[in-house]
Amino acid sequence: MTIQIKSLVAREVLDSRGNPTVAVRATLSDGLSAEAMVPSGASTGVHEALELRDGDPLRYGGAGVLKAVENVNTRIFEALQSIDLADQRLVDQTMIDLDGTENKSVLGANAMLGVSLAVAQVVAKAKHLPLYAYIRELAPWAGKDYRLPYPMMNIINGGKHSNNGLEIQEFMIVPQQHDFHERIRCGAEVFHALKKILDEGGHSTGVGDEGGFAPNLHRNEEALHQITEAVKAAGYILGVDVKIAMDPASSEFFNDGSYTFDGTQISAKELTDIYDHWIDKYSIVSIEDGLAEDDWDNWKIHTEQLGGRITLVGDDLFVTNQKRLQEGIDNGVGNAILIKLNQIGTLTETLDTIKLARDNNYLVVVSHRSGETEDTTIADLAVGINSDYIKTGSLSRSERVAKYNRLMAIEAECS
Ligand code: 2PG
Ligand code: MG
Repeated sequence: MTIQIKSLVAREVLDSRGNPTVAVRATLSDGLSAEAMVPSGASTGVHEALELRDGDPLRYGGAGVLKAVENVNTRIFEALQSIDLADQRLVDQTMIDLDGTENKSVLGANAMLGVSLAVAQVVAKAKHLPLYAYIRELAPWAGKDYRLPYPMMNIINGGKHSNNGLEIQEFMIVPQQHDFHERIRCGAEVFHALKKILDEGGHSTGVGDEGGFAPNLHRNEEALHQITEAVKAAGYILGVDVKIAMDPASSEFFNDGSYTFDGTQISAKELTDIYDHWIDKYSIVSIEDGLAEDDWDNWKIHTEQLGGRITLVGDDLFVTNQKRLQEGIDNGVGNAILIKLNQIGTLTETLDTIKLARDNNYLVVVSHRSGETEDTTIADLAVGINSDYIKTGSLSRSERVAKYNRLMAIEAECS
């Protein structure tokens, strides 16, 4: 049975920061339809696929996405008309060929991803499958059983996601309970304990872009200290019930060969030594982008020093891109990859990158962007490919919590 498109309609909608982004609705001839929305980053890696923005200063300060919308409604729709949508690889390859560039700068990765995901969703409906089960059909190498990921919950925001001056972008807790809904409960209880502690310490309890608190702390380590206290206050044991992960997103504080950390310039080696010292002190299980996106030689040393003890995740480093991941594998750099659909621009390429990671024993962390929407596709992606972790923000703000709620629904369905 072939599945044909009847209409493909893109619109400009808003993301969680109030910036425009692309929504795409795919409709089949029998009337079934599905809509996907595309997220958007702030600490974007320089090697990411291009997010097409209009640059018209009279609309949304230049951030409009009408060109991407137009590309979906005309060129992409025309190209997909004679194609069997059940062949997701063909759908995505058709767009890749139509675009013809390495970084998707003609059609825009935002246009292409909206279509790729809307098509996957509507085909899942046509096959009467939940999205995660359809993704598993596309990724049979993930095995037979469904496994819920460990959440990395970003409860203190710094870096580009707040204006508090902390260089490290994300301080995350990783609850260790067996059941997914218990991991959520633990995370929420620690989040509320942290709010109380910050409040009592005279700090702001306003939240940053990903729903974590954004207090004005003097040093990065203070955030780890506050989280340690919150874990205790919530009745949990750090290192047993809860572990800690960080995303320094260090490309943002790397300049001319050195890193500006706690206000001073330090080398990659000095920064790695700081992380090293924190691993046991704060039960850190994972560090993402501990070094900058093109600091390959130092990344190798960083991996040799820390990689045997913790997960070292490449985000800006690998940008969900097979070629960059392969370079990491060949050079012994990192041992895990962050997966963001919009860094590469299609579902098929994302799955190919995940498979490459799996084949080389790299762990997989499916991730949101700092600019999100109510779209919960990444929850289904995480279960569809049995990812080790999901990173989807704090325990507040509906665009973050929507993913946790979807994962709890999937957990209930699968058990
Ligand atoms: C990151 C992400 C998501 P952004 O660096 O991992 O947390 O941030 O979407 O701003 O790149
Ligand atoms: Mg990151």
